[in-house]
Amino acid sequence: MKALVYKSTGSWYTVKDIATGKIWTARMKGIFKLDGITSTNPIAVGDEVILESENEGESGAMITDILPRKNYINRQSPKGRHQHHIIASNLDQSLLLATLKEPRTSQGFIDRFLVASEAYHVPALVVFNKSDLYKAKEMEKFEMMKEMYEAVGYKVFLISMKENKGVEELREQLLNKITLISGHSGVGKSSLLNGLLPELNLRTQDVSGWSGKGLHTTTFAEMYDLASGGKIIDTPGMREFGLVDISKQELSHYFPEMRDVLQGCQFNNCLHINEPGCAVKQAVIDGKISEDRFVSYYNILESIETNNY
Ligand SMILES: Nc1nc2c(ncn2[C@@H]2O[C@H](COP(=O)(O)OP(=O)(O)O)[C@@H](O)[C@H]2O)c(=O)[nH]1
Ligand SMILES: [Mg+2]
Ligand SMILES: [Zn+2]
Repeated sequence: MKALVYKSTGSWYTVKDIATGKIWTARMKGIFKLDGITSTNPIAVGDEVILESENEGESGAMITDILPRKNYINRQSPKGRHQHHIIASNLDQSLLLATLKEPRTSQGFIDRFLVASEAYHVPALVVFNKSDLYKAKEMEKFEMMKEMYEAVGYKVFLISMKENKGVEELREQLLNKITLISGHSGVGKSSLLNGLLPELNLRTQDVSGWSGKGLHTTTFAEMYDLASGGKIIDTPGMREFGLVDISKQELSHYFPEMRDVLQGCQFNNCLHINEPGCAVKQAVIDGKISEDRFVSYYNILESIETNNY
């Protein structure tokens, strides 16, 4: 039978029979090598797998095969540069939850997320939470960011989980899609998940005091069904998905506004820093590419250099 992986602990998988909706606890049979990559966890949340049950009526089963993935996101394994840890697969979109106050998400952080989403071929959206705390200054900042990101093709939302504002509009965007949710600590990820999945009842965190240790121990990605149709993938242990294996040369291709003009650069290996005849730099000068986005590009480029990818 064909089944969908909802949770992976590395040795056990929670999977759902696509036809009947029955939940199984499954183990993997043998070793899979996929797409020529060595992965420390060959099966990920979001995978479609072939399941064989040993005995009718029992809930334990074997995963005997995995179907081709539409896409996947991974991070480098602590075991080494050439080992990857696949976090989730078959995503329709990725959602970054951000805030402009308590705490403030930096633009650099948002842009790294967007670059990673581009590299993984996953459409991204940015959701700003805690709008109830925004004064004129933050609203102005939000409007600027919304304009900047929408101009390059990303959807931007403004919500308040506290006041339940903007959430309906966001729900529509999640309808019948598989959405990976990420965001750094304190932005209201648990609050959002609780709002979208009332039966879940995740513990939310006091911004001021509590250290966050012990209560919410899960660090594995997990997928949940939305009552209205669609699925959410939560990645509790992950602050940011890494920019695994992006070369300096590729980076500008993951900025849609640069991708659109870089054909015009005089040199085809142009990194858009000091090269003559650079169409990207010219577009920044002409105001067609945002300076702030260019700064993010430059910072990410530098981080690739120091990490020596
Ligand atoms: N003012 C305000 N506080 C919020 C909002 N959403 C969440 N919070 C608070 O922000 C803190 C962190 O929320 P939590 O959901 O635990 O964030 P997480 O660390 O991203 O999971 C908690 O005290 C929440 O009550 C919001 O829309 N407005
Ligand atoms: Mg949380
Ligand atoms: Zn250039």
